[in-house]
Amino acid sequence: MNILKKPSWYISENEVTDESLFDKRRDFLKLGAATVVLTSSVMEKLSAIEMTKRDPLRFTKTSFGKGLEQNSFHQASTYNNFYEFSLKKSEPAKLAHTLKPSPWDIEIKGEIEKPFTISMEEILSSYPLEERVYRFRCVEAWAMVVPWIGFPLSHIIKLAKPNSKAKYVKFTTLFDPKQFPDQAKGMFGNIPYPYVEGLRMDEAMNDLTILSVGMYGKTLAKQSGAPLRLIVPWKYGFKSIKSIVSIEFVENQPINTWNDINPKEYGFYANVNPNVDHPRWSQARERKLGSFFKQRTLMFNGYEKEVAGMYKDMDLRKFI
Ligand SMILES: Nc1nc2c(c(=O)[nH]1)N[C@H]1C(S)=C(S)[C@@H](COP(=O)(O)O)O[C@H]1N2
Ligand SMILES: [Mo]
Repeated sequence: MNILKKPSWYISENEVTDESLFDKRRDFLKLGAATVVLTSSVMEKLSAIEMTKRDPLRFTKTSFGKGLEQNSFHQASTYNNFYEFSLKKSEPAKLAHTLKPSPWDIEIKGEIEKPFTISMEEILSSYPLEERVYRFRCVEAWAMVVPWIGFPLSHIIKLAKPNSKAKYVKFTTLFDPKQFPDQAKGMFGNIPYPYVEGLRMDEAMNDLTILSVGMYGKTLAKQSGAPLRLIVPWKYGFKSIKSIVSIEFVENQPINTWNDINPKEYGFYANVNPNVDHPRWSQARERKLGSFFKQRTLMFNGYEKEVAGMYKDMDLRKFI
């Protein structure tokens, strides 16, 4: 038997793009996979690459983020926070193959004219997609710059026709222990599920707030929250909820998951703010993925002009 321990194309992950490795795998399979035994680390790598097969999307480019240096797809899809899979940032990329982003329906409900369900197909055929390059800042002080593809959340809000009681929008991630291994652990899971997030209505209507269906020219990687996630670029990353199945219009401020877990450390607003430290670390600086040196954190993550007005009467030390 032909035992292949370390194929010549097996090089360290930061030296190649996923696509090129994937093509190599196809060539390799043509050699006759049945005669070959792969080491487990290679298998792991291959399954991770399988998962990042994504469909191309049609979209228009925009001037958002012009001049920013983008992180690579590889960086954005192998360093993830997605607790439904794992606490470890390298794990979602290896585990997310269990998520089935199609078919996928989203419930639109609560204080609106008439509740309804909308499928991903309907969403993709209803709204023109745009690419927006945004800064993304996790509360843990790492950051990245990603070309998201999506459309303003305000489109869905207009479609939903909220009534006068609708003051907040509540988002919920899929609950399905078959697709999310950590949900199968019940009370021994990493966090309580399903993951919930919320925005005030003016924040939800802000033009910067998008529902994202893609990244780097194609549909979202599963580990990035396929098939639909929120992106709120002036807020810490935990607000950008992944794999959304419900959008509910509510009267009272929703209790978002991280606020529920630890209200002293994580608030509802979670606006990026270099002047208000996390109780356990400074927020003044951040490390961009792939950079050795830290950089200054910008007020509202650099989107002050677009969003500061919404908070002008609020004490941002109190409303964390
Ligand atoms: N459902 C769900 N959404 C989530 C999370 C999660 O664990 N589960 N993590 C959040 C956090 S803390 C961050 S920083 C971002 C990470 O997004 P990324 O993996 O695409 O970088 O997703 C957010 N959305
Ligand atoms: Mo985060």
